[in-house]
Amino acid sequence: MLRFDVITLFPEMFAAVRDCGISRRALERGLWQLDCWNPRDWADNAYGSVDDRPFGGGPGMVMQAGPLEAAIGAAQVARSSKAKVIYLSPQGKPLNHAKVAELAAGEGAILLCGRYEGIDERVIARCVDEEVSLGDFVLSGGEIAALALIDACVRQLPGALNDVASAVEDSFVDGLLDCPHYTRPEVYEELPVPEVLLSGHHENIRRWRLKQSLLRTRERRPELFAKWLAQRAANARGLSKEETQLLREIEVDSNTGALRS
Ligand code: 9D3
Repeated sequence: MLRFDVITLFPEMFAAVRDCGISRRALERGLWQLDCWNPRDWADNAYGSVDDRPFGGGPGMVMQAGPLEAAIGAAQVARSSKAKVIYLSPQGKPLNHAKVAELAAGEGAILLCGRYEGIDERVIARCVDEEVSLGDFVLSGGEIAALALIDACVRQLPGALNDVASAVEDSFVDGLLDCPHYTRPEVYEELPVPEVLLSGHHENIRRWRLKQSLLRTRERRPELFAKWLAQRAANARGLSKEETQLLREIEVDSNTGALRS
């Protein structure tokens, strides 16, 4: 079963996935397991401090190896087989759907969350199998990154979503951004819902949505679009007739300024 053991100074933060939404329901259904381990419980001093000043000087504090390794050890003992240790860190590889799918299909991992300037490098050398980042921006610690990773994995579990179709149709799974969505009212602040969506013509609707996905991906995420194109070209059948047609339409639209206002 999917299981996450989180090493964190702020176990309260994990109420976010324990007590809310899809991850809560999946937990209630027994589809995954979550345990937190606080390095403070293994502090080697009366104050319960687990950080110290960096050798070599400089600002901030560094998490000490001892309490972190003791917490990781306790988590390993609590699990039936040796788990992978993932350190959430700005130096890690950016998280993506491939990594999420790989984790969700396995037994989970021990997630190591740093605070302050980071953790003693020797813990990384001795215990860490993989470093994962959320992207190039600064968080205050690894917890929010761990929460994102957990949420992303749990929603991939069979039975976690009410609508089975949703997980496979999710953005990035097929390599394109999602299309726009609308609900009632039909006109909101003078903005109408695109006519095709009210037509009941399912084939036209599907085609419109695919075109919107292609348009948005090309516009907002050119690198993702290039990847999608290359992947389609490498595919034995290549681009479908419909995809070719839609890409031609998009090309024409952009040259004639059809979508500019
Ligand atoms: C502002 C301090 N930084 C330069 C001196 C270093 C730094 C240390 C610790 C920057 C961030 C952090 C805490 N971040 C994480 O633990 C973290 C993170 C992130 O900041 N961004 C994206 N992904 C992640 S995963 C873990």
